[in-house]
Formats: sequence, structure tokens, C-alpha cells
Amino acid sequence: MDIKQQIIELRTQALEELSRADTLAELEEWRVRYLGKKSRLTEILRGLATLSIEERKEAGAVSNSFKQEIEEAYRQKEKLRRIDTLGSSSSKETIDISLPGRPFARGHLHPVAQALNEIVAIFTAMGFQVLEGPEVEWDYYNFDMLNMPKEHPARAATDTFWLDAPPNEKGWQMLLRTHTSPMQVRTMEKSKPPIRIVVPGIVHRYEATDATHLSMFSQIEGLAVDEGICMADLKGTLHEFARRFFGPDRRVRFRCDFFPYVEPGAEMAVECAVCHGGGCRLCGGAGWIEVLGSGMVHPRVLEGVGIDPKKYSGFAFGMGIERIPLLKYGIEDIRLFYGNDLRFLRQFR
Ligand code: 2U9
Repeated sequence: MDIKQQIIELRTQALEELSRADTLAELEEWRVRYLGKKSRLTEILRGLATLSIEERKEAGAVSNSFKQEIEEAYRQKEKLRRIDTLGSSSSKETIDISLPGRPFARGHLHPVAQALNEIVAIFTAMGFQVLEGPEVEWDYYNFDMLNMPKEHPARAATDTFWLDAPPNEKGWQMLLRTHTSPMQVRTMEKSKPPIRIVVPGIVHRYEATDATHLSMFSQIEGLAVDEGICMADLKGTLHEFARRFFGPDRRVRFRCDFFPYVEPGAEMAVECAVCHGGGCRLCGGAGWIEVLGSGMVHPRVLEGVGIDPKKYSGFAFGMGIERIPLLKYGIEDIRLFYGNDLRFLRQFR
């Protein structure tokens, strides 16, 4: 029998067997037999070598159209079989549509992001605008404009990551911001009072990491500048924040503190939720937990950005975000927040 004849017979056989293949296994068996590498067709085509060029051409053409035809027939059958499996109970294979689906692993916000969102929401409700700024900054905005000129000792107090880049034409040096304050300076430079902004963001300090320190952490700082702003506005705003965040009954305490960019400066603490001032392990025996630093914007800072300190005044505050959930949940080591251990993080769902 010549090759052409063999292929024609193979075609009849293949299509007939395909019409009988119903299950997935039968269909797969058929595919291997007729379309696989070791198919009958491959075997038949071995005989091509003995033919003349003319005969070879002819047999090749028959073989190609045969292959195309049975491939198409196979695809059609596959498609029909899938529809049949879904729709009919007479099919040999069925899908149990009453089976419950596999649940998706549902994610959630990181505890630090949750705290930040809550804090931001409280200040926006009080009329503060939210701004973000660059993490790579000029020392001019990070220090100079905040009443910390080159030789000022306060500049050495925050250890800084300096960038290995040449200074600009004004002699400004690049660094990783040590607080979000440079963004408040940029805002005051550009806009006139009244100003009410909060600036959340990541900051960097060149220091060793331990249970209570990170070299990269999150902050939120706030600034309000207008005519007639005084210490009572600072106390009222921050006390209201504490009431909304920690609950209406938590007492707050203000004590003097020093920051070069404010005068006077004050630290705010809230009563410990566990011991209510008596002293316990959570508050380290103090009865109070320091939450934030604040103060009246230093006149020299206002002057620097072209705001007349005789006409305008302002208050500012800053807090570390990680500290908040740390205290709220009594977590012993701040590094747990960024260890990416899901057993830890999943507790804050
Ligand atoms: C301008 C003027 C004043 C922002 C302030 C603090 C006090 C403060 C610390 C809290 C913990 C930083 O994350 S922390 O280490 N911050 O205590 N921050 S007043 O004062 C400003 C900022 C910008 C133009």
C-alpha cells in the first residue's frame, strides 16, 4: 500500500476512534496515539525516504492536511466535552458545583499603617491638610531652616545619613531626612498663613537598632500658623487628639521640653491605660506614657521663611508612629514590626 493510501486509512480510523473517545483519559490516549511524537503518522512518514521527490511531495501534502484535519477535530471534541461536562448529568465526568470554593487569603494593613491612618483621620477631621515630601533632602531644609545652623550642637544630636554627592551651587548638602520638618519649611516658603498641615512619612537616623530604636521609622508632624495662635491652641488640639485616639477618659500631661525649632517646647504624655498613673510594666513604672513632642514655632524659623513673627505665630508637634501601636499592645521589641514574621503581623487583622 502506498503512503498516501495508508494516510487515508489512518484518517478514517482516527476520526472514528475520536468519535468514541468520551472521557478525559480516552481523549488523552487518542491524542498521544494520533498527534504525539510516536504517532502512527510518524511511523508511516519514515517510509518517505524510499520515495522519489515527486512522490515525496505528494505524500507530504496529504500528511499535512491530514494532520490539520485531525488536530481541528480534536480541538472541537475537547470543546464539546468541556461544555458537556459542565452542563449534563449524563456525562461520565462531572463537576460538583455545590463544592465550596477555596477561600482567598485575605490581607490586611500593617499595624503601623493602621495607626498612621487613624492618626491622619483625626487631624484631617480637625481641618489639617495632609502633605508628603521627599526622603532625600537638603541639609538647608532639614537643619539650617529649623534653627540648627552648621555649628549648632543640636545638629550633632541627630545622627544623619549623608549622601555621597557633591553640594549644590549654594553649598547645600544632600541627606536622608531625620524628621519630616523640612516639608513644613517648604510649605511655609510657598504659602501664606493660615496654614494647617500634617506631614506623615519615613525618616532616617544613623544609629544602632535595638528593642526601642530603628534607623528607619515613621513620623507624623503637624504645623498650624496663623494670627494669634497661642499655647492654648496647641494644648487644646493635642488634648483633643489624645481623647479621640486613646479614649475620652485618658488624662494628658504637658511638661517642658527642648527642641531648637520651638520655643517654648513641651512633651505630651497620656495616662497609662493599664495602671492609670500608678506605675506598671507597660509604662516602666512612670504611670505616664510620652506620646509626642510639641511647641510654639521658634520666631527665627518663621523669619527664615519670610513669615513675620510679629504678626503670625504657630504651634508644631511631632510623634513617632511605631511607638503608638507598640504602647497600645504592649509590644516588647520595635523590630518585630519589620521582621516580616506573619505569625506576628496576623495578630493585627
Ligand atoms: C517646623 C517647626 C516646628 C516639630 C516638632 C517635635 C517637637 C518632636 C519628635 C517626636 C518623636 C521626633 O519621631 S520623634 O523622634 N518630635 O518632639 N517635633 S516639635 O516642630 C516643627 C517642625 C517644623 C517648621
